[in-house]
Amino acid sequence: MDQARKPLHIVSAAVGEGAGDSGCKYAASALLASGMAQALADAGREVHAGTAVASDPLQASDRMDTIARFNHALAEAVLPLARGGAQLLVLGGDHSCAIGSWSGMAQALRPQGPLGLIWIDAHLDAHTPDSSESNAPHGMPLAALLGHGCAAFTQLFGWSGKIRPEHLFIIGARSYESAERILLDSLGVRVFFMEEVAREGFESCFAQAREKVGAECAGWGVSMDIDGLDPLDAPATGTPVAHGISLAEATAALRGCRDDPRFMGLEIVEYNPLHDFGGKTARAVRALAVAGLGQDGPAAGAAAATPGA
Ligand SMILES: [Mn+2]
Repeated sequence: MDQARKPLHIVSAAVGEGAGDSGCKYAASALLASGMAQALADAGREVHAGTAVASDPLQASDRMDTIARFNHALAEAVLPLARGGAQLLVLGGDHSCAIGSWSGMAQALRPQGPLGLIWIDAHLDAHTPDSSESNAPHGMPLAALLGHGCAAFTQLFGWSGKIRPEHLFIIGARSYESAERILLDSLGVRVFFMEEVAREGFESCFAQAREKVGAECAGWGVSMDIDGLDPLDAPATGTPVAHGISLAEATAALRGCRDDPRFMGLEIVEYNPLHDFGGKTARAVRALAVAGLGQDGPAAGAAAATPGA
């Protein structure tokens, strides 16, 4: 099947309460307003951008409940799209939205087999409510997807362990707390820390991860925290960390994901439009989306490389 003919659904995940700076709640609307859907249509995709889920603190008892309710709604929105065979672009949102995105995809894939996940991030996002000093939910989604933490995050659709440790690959980590590393080490999760990425190249690390998930999983996806990128290329994010992955390397590695029949989608999170003066980071996010989900060839390459395009 020609993967480019699969419908591409953009899912707006408007949540910011999981982060210290909640401006990323407005990321999806800012990205759509600045031409995300058109860029993907220009890159040859049939784009549907009508699915939107927003957090609502007024309906919740506290911050954790806000995030839990939001992620249940997001997972329910993702499930039928993934089940229907569409590819997805989830636009966060703070990274806590990964709980809903990947729980929905794991549930859709469950009859066929396990879900693989490549997680690109400056952080490990593997706190539980017990280990986190900040108590910020955007530091918890990986622990939750692995089945650790509060039941409201781990038990979506009535089961936990949406991602098995051997099917998770973290790339670009360079800022984390020991409790997170201890949890991930105890589970045997493969982490490509930034020293290794700098030494071996991001494309090589990504290719290794992709080969594993491609061989062992019924489907797979990419969760891209833009703080995994170098802040020089993507400055508008809540918790930037110096010396990250270059945008050029990231787009080169993502190119062609779309053509893998097991590729379920791309999630891009932690973009904060309130800090994006001049729109540089919006262009970076668009380049990532077009690289991973747009058509191969000169058109996509040109769109990714042209500033202001
Ligand atoms: Mn993250």
